[in-house]
Amino acid sequence: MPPKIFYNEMCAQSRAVALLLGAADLQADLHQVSLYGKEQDADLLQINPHHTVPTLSDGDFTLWGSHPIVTYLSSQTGRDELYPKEAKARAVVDQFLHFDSGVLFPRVNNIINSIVVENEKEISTKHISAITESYKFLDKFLQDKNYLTGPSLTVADLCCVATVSTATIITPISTEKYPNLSTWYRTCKNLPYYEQGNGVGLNKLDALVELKLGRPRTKDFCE
Ligand SMILES: N[C@@H](CCC(=O)N[C@@H](CS)C(=O)NCC(=O)O)C(=O)O
Repeated sequence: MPPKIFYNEMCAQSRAVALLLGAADLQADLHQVSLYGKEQDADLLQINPHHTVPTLSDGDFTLWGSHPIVTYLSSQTGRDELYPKEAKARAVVDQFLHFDSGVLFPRVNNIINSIVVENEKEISTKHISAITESYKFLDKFLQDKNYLTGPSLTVADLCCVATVSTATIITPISTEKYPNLSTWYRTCKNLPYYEQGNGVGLNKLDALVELKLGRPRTKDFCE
């Protein structure tokens, strides 16, 4: 039986797992959980008191957090190219997973929550600068590389592109300022499983943000 994944397609971290399912050609039973102030899912609460998506449930095994879930699924299915076994290569992938978890995601999630949950109508310059600073970092990381960790795609790219694409709802990526990041983003968007894994949920979040702000966003290319 395929594992059950508690999931919400508007959540970047859930979309990272959906991208991994596409990349590794895996099946899962995706169970939609309401987010953003709606009632909590009793089944999810029972296995994850933190009530976060994504959470994986496979028989009596439970795992929450997108980063452990993508590395677990890659290792379990023997997809070493997505999550290498060799110590240095694996450490570099882990480095970017922690960058996503500790830097990118909190910056993006703060803004999305302020709009969607707290009904803020303006996005502060401070918040936008945090996003563009992240774009700067990523552009440097991607210098002379096709993917974040080298010449081939890993789970680091899948996790980071789910978050970066969410950031573009707030601030698009300027091709002139961040050419390496723009090229990488385009490459990721061309993956055959990208639209189903990330694009559809991203568009729904984009529409929700626009609705919450009560106006079409001026997608400024901020400094
Ligand atoms: N570090 C976690 C973050 C997960 C997370 O914060 N998910 C949010 C949605 S994007 C969530 O489940 N919020 C619902 C809640 O807290 O009840 C991961 O990578 O999975």
